[in-house]
Amino acid sequence: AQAAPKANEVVIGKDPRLIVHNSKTGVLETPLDILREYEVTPKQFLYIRNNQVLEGGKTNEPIPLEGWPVEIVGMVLRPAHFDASVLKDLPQHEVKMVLQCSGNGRSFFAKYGAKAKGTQWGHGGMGQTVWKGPKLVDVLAHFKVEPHEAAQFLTVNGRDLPPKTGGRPDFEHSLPWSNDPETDWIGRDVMENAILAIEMNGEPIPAVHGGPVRLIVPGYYGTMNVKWVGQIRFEARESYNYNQVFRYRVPLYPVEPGQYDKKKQGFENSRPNWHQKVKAVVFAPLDGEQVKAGTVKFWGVAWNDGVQPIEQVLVSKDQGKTWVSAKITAPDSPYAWYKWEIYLPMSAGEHEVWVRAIDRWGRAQPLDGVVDWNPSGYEWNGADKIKVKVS
Ligand code: MSS
Repeated sequence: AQAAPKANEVVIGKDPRLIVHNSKTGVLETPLDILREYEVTPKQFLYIRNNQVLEGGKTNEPIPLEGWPVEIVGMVLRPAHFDASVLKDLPQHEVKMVLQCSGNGRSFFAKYGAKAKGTQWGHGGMGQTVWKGPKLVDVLAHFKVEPHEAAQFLTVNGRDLPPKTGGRPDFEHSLPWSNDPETDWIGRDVMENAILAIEMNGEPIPAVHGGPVRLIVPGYYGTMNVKWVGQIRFEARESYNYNQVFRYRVPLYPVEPGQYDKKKQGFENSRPNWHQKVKAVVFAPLDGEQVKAGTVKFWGVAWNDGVQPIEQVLVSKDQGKTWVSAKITAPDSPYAWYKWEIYLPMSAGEHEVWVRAIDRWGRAQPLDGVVDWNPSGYEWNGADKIKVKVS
């Protein structure tokens, strides 16, 4: 049998220590002991999730802006067709944010007794990233596009190739679009914050991460950040695209693990993986790690959709009977991860330590890791529970 390919053989420029989940399209996970070393995840370590592949795109090398066509069409007064090189001449906007796959943490559904199908991500389907490019609203204004007020969704199509088998349509996603300043904060945040990024971490975007043009919507799950943008459509409805309806959604109401028919999923009984749920992850000690008795430093990161600040990261040594507050340090961007740390006295023996974050709206991580089970295992955000061996 052939040895499984290493990450650097799957995608040019990636570190061989990344975990390979799929070598055909390129699905790579960042181990936590690498992720925790950097405030911004360097491109050789950043996770990858490709549903399908852009031809020649499995590399960290960039693709030139010149010669990359983009169109803005649909319910607009003046459709625009332009070369991506104009994007660098518009006012630039930079945002630091957590990029996280909505499937990140899917393996924990299995760990807590209710497996969900799909790539069995640990915690490393995420990274901290910095994106730069013009705001979408500025691009619209530049070309005098003017979306109709009845256009409530923005559908963005990537130029990657659909898989040859199965007849599935190309990759695209719909995002909410609203300019109602009073009520509709979902949709308004897309209008206010979406950028057509042309840089990642201070360089032209690596091909594998969606260069030369990527839609970036801070606070939204990774999948909504469509790579290789070729078309942007304004429409009154969400797209019927396979990736918008049958994938990347969760049921609106709690479902019994294993008791939900995904084929009956539609717009009325489910919602897309838009806003990231509140989440804290322990970076040290790592699950199963051995530490010395005495005062032990626990630390990690926490984040949410950036709509409200993280207010507390709580830590428990006794299965949630009592909790203590960790010290949290807010980042300079609401969409970046917060750092938290706490020193706990630890006696010899095996201990389980639980961590959960809570934001200003009281949105908190569930203690039961399967309570939000859904057939595709999206949006896992259970309290992080790690085992430490103290000697
Ligand atoms: N885009 C496109 N075009 N295609 C594909 O496939 N994927 C998704 C996003 N975008 C895709 C896109 C996903 S799904 C994710 S996560 C992301 O991306 C990732 O990113 P990176 O850069 O890391 O690779 Mo899950 O939710």
